[in-house]
Amino acid sequence: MTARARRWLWAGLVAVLPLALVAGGPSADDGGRTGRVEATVTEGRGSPVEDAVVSLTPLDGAPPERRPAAAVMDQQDREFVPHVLPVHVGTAVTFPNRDNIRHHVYSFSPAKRFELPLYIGTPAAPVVFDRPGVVALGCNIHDWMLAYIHVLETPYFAKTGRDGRARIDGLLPGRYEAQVWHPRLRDGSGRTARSMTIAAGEAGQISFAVSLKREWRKPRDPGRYQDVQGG
Ligand SMILES: [Cu+2]
Repeated sequence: MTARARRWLWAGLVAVLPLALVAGGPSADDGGRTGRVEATVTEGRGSPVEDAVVSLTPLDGAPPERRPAAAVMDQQDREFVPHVLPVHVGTAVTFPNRDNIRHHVYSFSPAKRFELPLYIGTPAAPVVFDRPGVVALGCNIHDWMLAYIHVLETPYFAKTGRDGRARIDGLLPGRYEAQVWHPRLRDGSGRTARSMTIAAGEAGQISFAVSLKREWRKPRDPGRYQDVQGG
């Protein structure tokens, strides 16, 4: 190995190391006082469901207070990212526009009616989602842009990845109602709520088999909108 190659290798290691330490670093060490839930969401013959929100609501008393959190709903390449964003009630969400054209974000959902008129960059004030419910987002300029902010009363929630799995940590022992939600959930889609008991230091398992409506979105047609965007 040449000296130059060694330098590169060393530089690469130095760059990677801090990430590895963070990834493998200590998780919240609570001495085994809390438990966790590993959830699986599937449809049909067991296909994993992505973007499902699994939440746990304590049945014995109110959920603990948590300080208001912040979250981000990006706009990239004329799409909202992520498609589904679960947040705790009271969360302030910023809507940065990472495209070099303007977007006009709005929602007519009862849980949060708002509008961010045509803008580029990040609007100065975030939008606070102060009522539980599902907020469907759209863009006045790009009809196909669609995303959901699921505002939850409980701080215990997670979203499934492509593998249909989600994990919720830091649960105090007790009884909970586990719920699943997905933007395309079909009415009367199996059991979407179930009670479960969490034990300290243990991983509870829960699985939901749901039925989803077919994916349908307005066709993406950038050409048609070029004149309207106006830079
Ligand atoms: Cu747009």
